[in-house]
Amino acid sequence: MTPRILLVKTALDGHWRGITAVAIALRDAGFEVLLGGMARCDEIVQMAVQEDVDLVGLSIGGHIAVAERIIASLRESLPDVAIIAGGTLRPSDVQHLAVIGVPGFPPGSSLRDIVACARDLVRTPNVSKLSGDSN
Ligand code: B12
Repeated sequence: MTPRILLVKTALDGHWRGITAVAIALRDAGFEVLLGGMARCDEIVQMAVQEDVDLVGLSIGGHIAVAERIIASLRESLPDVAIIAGGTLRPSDVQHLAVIGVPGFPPGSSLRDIVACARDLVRTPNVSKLSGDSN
């Protein structure tokens, strides 16, 4: 079955190239990619539920607290959905995401690594959540 990923931006920043590059790489790797654009927490949860996605990709524009709220809401409504993140993350943000079980890809990350991680998460969605591993 084709894995479905919802990609969204969680804050209004100007870095759109990254999410676009990730969308193309995942599409080329066989994912069905839904681009949700810039969205609020409730909108992201609603889209993920309605579209019945396997994975949600958050492009975080610096505001890690907003992303944390979104991650918590997604897990409450969709406990089986896997989450992956990227964008303008500081090293401390990447570490923090790893602690809460979300692999984080800051600027300069390899698209190959992102695709490999997305594939792993779709295969075993609960592994990162349970272990807190990054990638
Ligand atoms: C071009 C650029 C811009 C362009 C945006 C171009 C665009 N349309 O995307 C403009 C000029 C608008 C810009 C603005 C700013 N920028 Co800028 N920008 C860059 C630059 C030079 C290249 C970014 C780029 O396009 N990379 C190529 C794309 C393909 O990669 P990417 O965006 O980094 O995305 C990668 C990852 O983040 C990740 N990813 C992104 N989204 C997602 C989503 C998911 C689900 C996953 C898994 C992964 C993922 O995967 C991508 C591939 O590796 C970088 C420096 C650099 N060399 O990285 C700084 C950089 C990203 N910018 C930075 C900053 C600070 C800013 C500003 C805040 C500067 C300022 N003080 O005004 C503003 C933001 C203003 C605003 N309101 O948004 C910082 C971010 C610091 C950080 N914490 O990471 C960087 C790293 C520069 C630096 N070294 O300080 N920027």
